[in-house]
Amino acid sequence: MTSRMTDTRRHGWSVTVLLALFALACGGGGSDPGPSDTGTSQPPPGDTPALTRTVVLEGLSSPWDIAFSSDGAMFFTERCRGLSVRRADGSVTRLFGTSGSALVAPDLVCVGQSGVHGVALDPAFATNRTLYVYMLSNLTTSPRTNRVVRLVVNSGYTSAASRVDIITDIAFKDAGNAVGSAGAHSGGRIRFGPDGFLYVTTGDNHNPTLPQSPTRLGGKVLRVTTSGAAAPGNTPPAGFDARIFTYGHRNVQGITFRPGTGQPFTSEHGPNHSDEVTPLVNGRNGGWDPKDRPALSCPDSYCGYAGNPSTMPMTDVARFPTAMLPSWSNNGASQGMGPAEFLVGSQWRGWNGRLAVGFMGGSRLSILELDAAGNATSVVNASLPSARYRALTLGPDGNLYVATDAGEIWRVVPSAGSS
Ligand SMILES: [Ca+2]
Repeated sequence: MTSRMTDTRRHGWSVTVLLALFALACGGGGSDPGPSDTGTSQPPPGDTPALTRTVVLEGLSSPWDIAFSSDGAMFFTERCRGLSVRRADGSVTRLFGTSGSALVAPDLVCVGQSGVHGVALDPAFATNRTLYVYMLSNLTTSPRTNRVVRLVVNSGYTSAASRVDIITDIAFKDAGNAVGSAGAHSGGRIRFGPDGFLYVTTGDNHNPTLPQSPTRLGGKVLRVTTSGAAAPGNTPPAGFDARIFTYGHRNVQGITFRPGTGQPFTSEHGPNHSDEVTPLVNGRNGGWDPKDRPALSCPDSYCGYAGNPSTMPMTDVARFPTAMLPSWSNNGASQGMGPAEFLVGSQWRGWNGRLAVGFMGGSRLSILELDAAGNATSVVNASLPSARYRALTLGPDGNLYVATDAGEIWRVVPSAGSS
């Protein structure tokens, strides 16, 4: 392993930290034991990219998601503030959210884990300047709801306007209960798929019946048009809300689309066990059902923390024999799996096509190699600092951008490692 570190200043406010480190190949064992985490293969020497990390922004307030336009403008959300943009010249404008934003959202509320979450740009953003934000609102509804709002940004990236709330009825945990505080498990990642439709991840709100509810939008992955209508081709079971793409989820924190196939893969928090990566199949059940488990003690009827991988599985194939199986799970202990992003491009060398997954409690970025079916065959941990990895987005420059709960956004640049 070789390493060097250099500090410089950019734009007068950002600190550049250069870490030219070989990624450590930590193997599939280590801290994540489990039957689907058993690979130990390692790219050949020189095929693993060296990673250079630059702090692009710092001092942010709980940054939650990142999205880029093709000209290099970087949009980012802060959970209790709203949406901002960093233009290619490094200047930053607060576009939408609390007081001080170009467009104020007086209904924006920030409760526990909830507030402003995902951001996604319209596939035609270059011409229609439209983007989408997932946020908690107290507007006109009781109880409050998570919703997806559509905005139009001006050509200079200085203002936002034309707000339309395209989904208004995503379940929110409005009050605390015996298993946790208000605002828990809101999901909130939003991404356009290669099919041009918007995928929206939601959470179970510590509500025992939400994940398997056919009509309520908690514990789901939704697939909708840019107007929020059910996307054509969704195939949930009869009687389900037509916006539902998959159901039976706990708290989906990441969604990304596999290069080549376009299949969506999710990353999902486990309870005290079993974070999961799952290749999604249209209309199918993720197998999370934290209700009606008489053998367990379930405070406020929520069994989600009561059991173990056998008695309260993240994917209950006994109840749901056709449930989607995870392609990777750290069965031994949940480590707060957060975002997921496929790495794409030859600049990623041996990691091209692999799945990057961030952990919050686990404080690391893991790189999963997948076989043709999507099952993980090896896992290595990137040589990057310990942090709560909240967001991962591949930029138009081919580099990986990371938001951490400590308030930073990093640029991670791959390059050839020394041999
Ligand atoms: Ca599952």
